Amino acid sequence: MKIAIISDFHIGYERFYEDAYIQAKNALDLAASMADALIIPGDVFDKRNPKPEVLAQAINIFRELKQRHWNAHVVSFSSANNTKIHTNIPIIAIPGTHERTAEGKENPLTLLSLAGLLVDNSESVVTIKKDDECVSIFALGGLSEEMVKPRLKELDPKPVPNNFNIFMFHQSTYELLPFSEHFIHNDELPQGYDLYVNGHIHNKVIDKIHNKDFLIPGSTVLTQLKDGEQEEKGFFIYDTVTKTFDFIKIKSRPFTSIRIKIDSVTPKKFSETLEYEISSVIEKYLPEKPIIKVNVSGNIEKGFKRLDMPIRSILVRFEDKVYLEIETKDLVDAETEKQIADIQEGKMYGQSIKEYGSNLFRSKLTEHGFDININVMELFAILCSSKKERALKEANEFFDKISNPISS
Ligand SMILES: [Mn+2]
Repeated sequence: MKIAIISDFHIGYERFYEDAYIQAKNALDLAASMADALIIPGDVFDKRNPKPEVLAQAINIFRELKQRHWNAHVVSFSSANNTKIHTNIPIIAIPGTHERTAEGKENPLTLLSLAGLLVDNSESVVTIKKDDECVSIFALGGLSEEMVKPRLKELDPKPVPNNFNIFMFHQSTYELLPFSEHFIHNDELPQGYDLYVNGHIHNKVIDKIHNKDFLIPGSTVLTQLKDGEQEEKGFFIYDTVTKTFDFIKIKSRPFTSIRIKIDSVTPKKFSETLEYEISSVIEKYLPEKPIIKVNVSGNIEKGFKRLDMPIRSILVRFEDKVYLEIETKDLVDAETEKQIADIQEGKMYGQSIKEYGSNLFRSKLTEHGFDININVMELFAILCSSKKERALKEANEFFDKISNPISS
């Protein structure tokens, strides 16, 4: 049997809303045309409570997949928590961490299963049959990391004799992300399966667990903008007879992460260097609109601060040509660091923290061309209002009163 392993569509992801939908749809259509069954290890949706229009996108995609002709069918289903399935179409999925709800509460992936558009494989064994061959999948839906080991111990899953067995989950593993002892180690996963499949990680991973293939296809849409996401997106087609697999690339928006080191940075130098580098990347991808992440390092020229760098104007200048993210945390800002150190050491040149703060606020206002005779503390109090709209409205009234004192 040919099994497509395809994951992390994040349908409804707000930043790249259209990409999430179109790339999921195209990838699933292509996978369905190449495989006998689809298995989806989580994060079909970006949120546990997607808006109706996002649910509609997913329903449209899966309804069309259901209408295709499938040679393989689900022939048995047994669940630890007595859930039922409402289709025998071989589209097998689990909710990921993004869809996770409190135990016993419905999540959006369960809704697709209730509607008979796919099979929710959480904590259950699904068997798919094509001709004489049977493939069984045990799956664990996305859980908080510390729950994985106790839950597996409780469920104690076992492969089905004589079938090709797949273990599917949606978690961090310690070998891939060695940050927390809560993350499950590869060798703590149940033994005896022929193939291990995971979601959650957004770049492609090919590895071994208990000496068997361990595959993570990565996401079909960019979300984290990590360096590892620069490689092409896609899915796996695994052949259960030859026990070999291919990675099938899909069309996805190009993403490049660039690092720029600049010494003695001034706002002008910052702007010129970034505009040159960004333009040359854009050129490479024309007519597409790529995603570029720029990481700027180096040190800032004396007399300037990180906040002086014209990031906003660069973003505005390129907004039609590129999705841009500019990171300046590696830019050494001696001036601001000195100010922070002074405050931490209580060196505020004889001023109280209130005076120091109001002088800083006044100098910023002056820099932006505001009248220096305004009551800075009154304006500060207005801006501290918890509601942004209300704060802006009252700040506008404050300025109207100053420019037009008679009418008040
Ligand atoms: Mn994900």
